[in-house]
Amino acid sequence: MKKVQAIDSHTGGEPTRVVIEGGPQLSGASMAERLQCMRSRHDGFRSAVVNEPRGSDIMVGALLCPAQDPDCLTGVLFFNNVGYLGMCVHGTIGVVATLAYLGRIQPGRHRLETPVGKVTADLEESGQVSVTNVASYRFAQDVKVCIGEGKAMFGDVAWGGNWFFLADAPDLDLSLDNEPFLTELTWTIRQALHEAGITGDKGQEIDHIELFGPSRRADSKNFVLCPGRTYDRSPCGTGTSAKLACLYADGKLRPGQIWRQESIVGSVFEGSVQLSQGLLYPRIRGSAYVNAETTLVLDDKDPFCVGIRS
Ligand code: PYC
Repeated sequence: MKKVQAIDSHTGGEPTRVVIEGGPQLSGASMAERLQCMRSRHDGFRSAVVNEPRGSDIMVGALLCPAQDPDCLTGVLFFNNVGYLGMCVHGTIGVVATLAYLGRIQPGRHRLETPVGKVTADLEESGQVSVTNVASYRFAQDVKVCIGEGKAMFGDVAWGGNWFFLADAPDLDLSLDNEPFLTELTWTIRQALHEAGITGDKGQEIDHIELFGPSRRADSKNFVLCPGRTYDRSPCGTGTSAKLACLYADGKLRPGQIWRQESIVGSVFEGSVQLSQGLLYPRIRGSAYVNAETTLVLDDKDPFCVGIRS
């Protein structure tokens, strides 16, 4: 019988379960090496924490690890129902809100290590958190993807800490009532990208799909399909980072200019970009709320101890 202490929160509706005690000891110095260790030796732990019956398909997990760089507060690995994320902005906001809730950090600037690089989180007195993400960029513009029966979608491929395909869809109903259709459409796009061999710049799978439409309360509203066929309840911080990189590349966003991105459930992230040494760094502002303190019990005798679908 193993016990794992976790704190749950949500950021704009998207959950994060932060493991604060009882996680595996990972070998490796860098977060990329530790991710490798987690993936190859402790994947059951990932599934046990986030998957049914203990979790749900939409749960994102965060495992805290000692930071390699003494300037960093912590290292963090993010994972979901099917695998691992490079970076997760809503999850980083959740981690910071969780550490503040536990009294382990105070308002101010904090640095975190992820497998894809270091990020900075500024915690305000109000509880709002601004994450300066890893450098982001558009890799390909106006890419055509055939989705069957003479139908095609056009979109950009961009990196925001994960790989995204971003398509404007001004005529689609981006509402929760239309979620089954949007999930089916974006899943079809993802599979079509895979079949067509359209990838990130080093052949990485594009595992997040974003559709954009008009918003009444922000600059844009999105629907974001995550790798495990679930949709992001938040505006998706890495997805908003990818969007900001595309807007900047199109000359539609100046450094420092605020872009407000609304999610499918109506939550909003504020984004902007800053340039440093020729690279573009998105900054995403949002807030998270702690909603549970949990002791997970992992019982070897439980046939679904590591999840129904691991
Ligand atoms: O906020 O970056 C994000 C994110 C990625 C997947 C779910 N949320």
